[in-house]
This record gives sequence, C-alpha cells and structure tokens, in this order.
Amino acid sequence: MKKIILSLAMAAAIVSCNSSKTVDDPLAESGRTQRTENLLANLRKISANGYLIGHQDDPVYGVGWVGDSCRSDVKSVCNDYPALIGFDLGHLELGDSVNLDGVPFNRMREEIIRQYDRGGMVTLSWHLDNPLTRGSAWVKPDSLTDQEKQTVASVLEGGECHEKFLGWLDTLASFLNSLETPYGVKVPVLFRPWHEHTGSWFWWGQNLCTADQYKALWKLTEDRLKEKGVNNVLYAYSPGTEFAGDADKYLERWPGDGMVDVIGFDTYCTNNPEDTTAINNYRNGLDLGLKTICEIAKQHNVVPALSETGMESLGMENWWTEVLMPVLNKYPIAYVLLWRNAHDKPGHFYMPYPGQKTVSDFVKFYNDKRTLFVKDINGLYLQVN
Ligand code: BMA
Repeated sequence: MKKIILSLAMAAAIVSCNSSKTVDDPLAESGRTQRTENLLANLRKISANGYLIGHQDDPVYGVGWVGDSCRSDVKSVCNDYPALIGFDLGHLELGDSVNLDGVPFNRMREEIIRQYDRGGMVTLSWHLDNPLTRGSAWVKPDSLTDQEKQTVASVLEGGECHEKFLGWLDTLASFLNSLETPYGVKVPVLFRPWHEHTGSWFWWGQNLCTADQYKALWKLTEDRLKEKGVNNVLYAYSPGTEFAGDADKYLERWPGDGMVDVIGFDTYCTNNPEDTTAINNYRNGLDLGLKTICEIAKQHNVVPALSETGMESLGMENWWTEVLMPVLNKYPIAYVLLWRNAHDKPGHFYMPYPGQKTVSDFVKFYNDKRTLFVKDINGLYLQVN
C-alpha cells in the first residue's frame, strides 16, 4: 500500500456476510443517507491527496475474458483494483436482465456491493434507448429526424411518452434502491445521467432539445428518483468537449445549483500514436477543460472530475506518464474514469492487460503518489472528521 488517505478507523463498514441487518444506515438532514453525504464530503477533500483511478466495467470482463469472478485487467497488471468502477444501466429501462453490453444486472449489483465492501466507489452512466422511436440512445448528428428531435419533449410532462418514461425512471429507482449489502447498508453511488449532451449523438443532445427542455429532463429525473425513495445517489453533470474552455458554454444547460454534486467532461485522445498533433490537441484540451471546470467547481461548490477519457488501444508506450498524468496532476480533481476493455470488440480497450505495451508505464502511473487505487483509499464512506 503506497499511501493511506482519509486515515479514518476501519470501524464502519465490514461486518461478516450474513443476512441479518447489523449496521445502522442513518439519514442525513438532506434526506440522503449519511454515507452518501460522507462520500461527497470525502470527495471534496480527496484532491489534497490525489485522484481516484476509475475503469468502466472493470470486474466483469476484459481483453480475452468475460464473466470470471474476482478478475480485473487493472488488478492483473498492478495487483490492485481501481478505486472507482463504472457501470452502464442501458437496457435496464426495457426490463432486460443484461445491459446493452451484455453485463447481467444481477452481477452488476453484486459487483457494486463488492466494490463498496473493498472500500472503493462506483459511478453509473445510462445509455438508455429512445422511448419515442424505440431506437438506441444514439442518433446520427447529420441526419436527425423530426421524431428524434421530439424525443426529449415527448418524455416531459404532457408529452406522449411521459408515462412510459416515468415507468423507466421507476425501474431505475428500484435498481438503485436494491443496492443494499447483506448487512443493511444502501450503497452510495454517483449517477451521471444525460451525459455528453453538448454533442448531438444521443437523443438528449444539443440539437435535439432546448436548454430548458434539457434542464426539465434533469429535474424530472431527480424528482422522480427522490419520490421513489432513492437516497443513496450523488449526481454528476458531464458534457463533451464542445465548451472548449468557455465557462458560459459549459453552464448553458446547467441543471441548477443543488441539483449537481460532481462536474466533469468526457474527452478522448486520438488512437493514432503517430499523430502528434492530435495527441497535443488532446493534452491542451484536457488542460484547458480541467482548468475551466475547477474554477466552475469552486464557484458552484461542487466537485470537479474527469468523467470519461482514454486512448483506445493504447498504442503509445508512455501515454500514462507522458500524456495523461502530467495534466491530471496539475488539478484538484476527485477522479478520472477510463472507458471499458471490451471482450468482444477487438482493439476497444482503454486500460492495459498483461502483455499490453503500456504495462510498465502504467505501473509507474500506479506508483505515483497522486494516483489512487483501492489499497490507497479505505474510508470513503466513513464519517468525516
Ligand atoms: C461506447 C462503446 C460501446 C458501448 C457504449 C456503452 O463508448 O464502448 O461499445 O456499447 O459505450 O457502454
């Protein structure tokens, strides 16, 4: 273990795995569970020590494997789990038993609880289908249909898909409420809905709804989840890179202070290791974007983070320590989430696995004092001193 932050006693969490509820799960004044508020409070101060390293779908599949237990490409490379694990809820709304990438929701729930028990954190995204066209979350930005452009309006009050959409939110609420340990603790998670909305490739994107409609969609989501008893969720707002350092643009569709706990943005590096111009553009965009959101975070009293990033296929040997880390180390962000290591899409991976060309550079990244993995962070949900 290279460093321990939030040096709080191990008192709270782990009681043996029997089925009786043996631990208190009190509510804070906000109506959310105390552990959820503790998580937020600890995220606010984590940057004094570093930032959590995250990986989407980390324990459920990786390059060359799927469905094994207690396996993770990250762990195979550095003998430690990511401090943050991301999962996607797409197709939960349809009542399916597996998500859009084939991850069984029951397994996802188990892994969320397991990540909590090992002291790590979970973030959830939602690539939900289009309720009006019945297509996927994605649209083609250059050939948007009228129906696609009506989708957000259709789920708002008075719209033809409103009731259907409320049903989808209720299904989501049931899942979030079901994230409970055998000893009676609702696991706090970070929910990041309606992401990359400054682009126009999802049905909630820039050219598919007005700013007011987007804000109404956000409010409807939070209000309904709250109404259905969801009290273990923090909310993250994460546009794409389109704001390009412009704070007003970043905030154009801001759901409102009090509605958001964490802010970030999603940005990806070119996958061509020869294209130095594109790599520099990524580096500069990352730098400017983080600078901007760290200022916004202070003004709006929220926590800044890098909500999605990565270099697909990791073709540049020292990408971790030469490109990503020097920029991240400049800013007080709480976490960075790297995207998934697909098992069924050759080349679609963002973390190294044994034998991958960036392994030794990733181990240097792992050993840097600011990069936080599970062994570094016991105490995220514990009482804040
Ligand atoms: C995208 C890709 C897709 C995947 C989707 C949701 O970025 O990884 O293959 O289906 O995310 O996880």
